[in-house]
Amino acid sequence: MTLTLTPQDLSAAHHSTAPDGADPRVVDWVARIAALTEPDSIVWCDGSAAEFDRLTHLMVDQGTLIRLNAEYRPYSFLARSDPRDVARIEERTFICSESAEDAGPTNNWRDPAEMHETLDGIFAGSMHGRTMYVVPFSMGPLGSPYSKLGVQVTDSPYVVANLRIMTRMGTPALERITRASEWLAGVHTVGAPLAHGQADVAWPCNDTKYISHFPATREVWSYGSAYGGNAILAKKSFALRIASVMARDEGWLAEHMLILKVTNPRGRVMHVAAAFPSACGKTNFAMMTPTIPGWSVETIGDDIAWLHQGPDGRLRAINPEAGFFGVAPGTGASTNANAVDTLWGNSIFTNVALRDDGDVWWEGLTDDAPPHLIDWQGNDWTPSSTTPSSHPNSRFTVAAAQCPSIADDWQHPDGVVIDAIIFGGRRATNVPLVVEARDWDHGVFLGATISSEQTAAAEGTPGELRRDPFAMLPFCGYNMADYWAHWLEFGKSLRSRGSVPRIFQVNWFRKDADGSYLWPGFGDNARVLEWMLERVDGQVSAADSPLGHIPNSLNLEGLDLPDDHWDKLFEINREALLTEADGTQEYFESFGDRLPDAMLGQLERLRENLRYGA
Ligand code: OXD
Ligand code: MN
Repeated sequence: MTLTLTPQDLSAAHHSTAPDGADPRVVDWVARIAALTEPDSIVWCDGSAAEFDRLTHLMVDQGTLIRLNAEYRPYSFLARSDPRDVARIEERTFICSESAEDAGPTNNWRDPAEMHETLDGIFAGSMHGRTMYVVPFSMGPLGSPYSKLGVQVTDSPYVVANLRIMTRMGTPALERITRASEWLAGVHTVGAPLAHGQADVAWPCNDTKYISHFPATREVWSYGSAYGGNAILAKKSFALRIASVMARDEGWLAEHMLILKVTNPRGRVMHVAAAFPSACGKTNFAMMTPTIPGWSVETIGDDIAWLHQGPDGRLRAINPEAGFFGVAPGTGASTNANAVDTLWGNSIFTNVALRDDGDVWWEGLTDDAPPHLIDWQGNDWTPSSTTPSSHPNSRFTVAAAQCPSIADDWQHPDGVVIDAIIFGGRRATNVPLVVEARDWDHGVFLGATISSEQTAAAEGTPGELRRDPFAMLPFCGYNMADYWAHWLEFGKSLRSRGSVPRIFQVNWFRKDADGSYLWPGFGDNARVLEWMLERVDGQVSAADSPLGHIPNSLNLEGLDLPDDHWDKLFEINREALLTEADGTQEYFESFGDRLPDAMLGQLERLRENLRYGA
């Protein structure tokens, strides 16, 4: 036993036993995981600023974090991951429901008993030489009737620091777990045990990775990665995959949606929930600065929405998260000034570039790159370098409360009333700028057919469609066809109590023959938002089209939209759309008899409209 205390000893000295009053089920479970993973010490996290400070000091000492220059970026850090641990890995993400049919054809299914056996093997002794942190958290504001509790154990202090920003973490959440409460059990290890005396690396991880979900027992086990989407189990794993199953069982919706609060020039406040696949500019839309006068857009959430039918029958949404884990590249003063301002300090950056003055930079932050940087892999970089300075999936983690456009009531325990739901994809062809669904069921069809043309060869065959229904393809914890059925049922319940939000489909990404975008996007998307919300408010008319209702006109004042662009943005190529409908039929058929009849009915109606209709 040495006499000098290392920072690790010091942090372990805090709360190494369970806090008084902690639910015995949690205490027992932690003891069981500790017996399996054999950490050197256990720390029960209280969520305090002092604890965060201790952890960040520890990580700076260990080389996991670089403290940024406080003059430019106070209380902020840069982490560089292992280059093999930079993104979510869908091939290693498993849904371990009782039967393969319950996971459905879009998920990787594994038998739960077999998976538990595998995990027991690889988790055994996996925390040797490390501290196991016990992190209680609430998804949703503490005390909201719509919030859910969880506990994640992890041997990554980086993950703890991220959880503190992304969730309501610590003692108040633990205190809410009582005998009656349901809670998610999340087990996470980087999978890099240390032999006695073995030096650690800055970003421990393992080439073997498992992100395994057990919906029936509300458990997630994640092995081998510290990348946020694989390791911050509160986010994608809990708030979407497991929560979608809870939502199915309990009659609500857990969705991959941002939430906006919009005030029109007449002072009417409305709220919008919008689903877009990953990498379609969700954070930009969530923090948009409108280019049209009189409209104000505020942020409630940028990634996940939990939707419930409230006591008054109306649809209500909360943002279960407390922070943003956003993609850095492409976030700049001209594309998302609110995000840039949010990041003034108290931020963790992962895999962006380091400036010589101790601040950070990434592609798109400013028009001109600094003359010299250290890139995300720690190498010298200049504007003539052939690789980007920041990884394309580099991230920032920051508290939502710091966002200048955050709405005052973003943490209201009752949530906000949703007036419109938007589904968007990234489509170069075929899909118009905006379409209004004829009714809820048609809206479900639009959500189910969200897709994006693949661009990079890495994504598959360029030009081919990646179908991403409801933007939930990687995040739905059960059979996607059952999920559609659940949406249809949910609509019936809304209808029976008289309040059904309108559903719209948008596409900011339609291209001209020369490959250029037809629509400017960003703040000009407010023009489309205006049309949608004026429809909700009964102020504007629409024209019928085979795809649904489309605008007769939009507010284009102050926008230099070339004359032919309007027609191209709304062009309906019947032949191409009929071919696409054949693809949809094939896709739907892959769900077998789980597919709700209403979906085929919608497809048939679309075909008829395209062949004979308006
Ligand atoms: C995300 C994603 O990180 O959708 O939000 O991949
Ligand atoms: Mn997302």
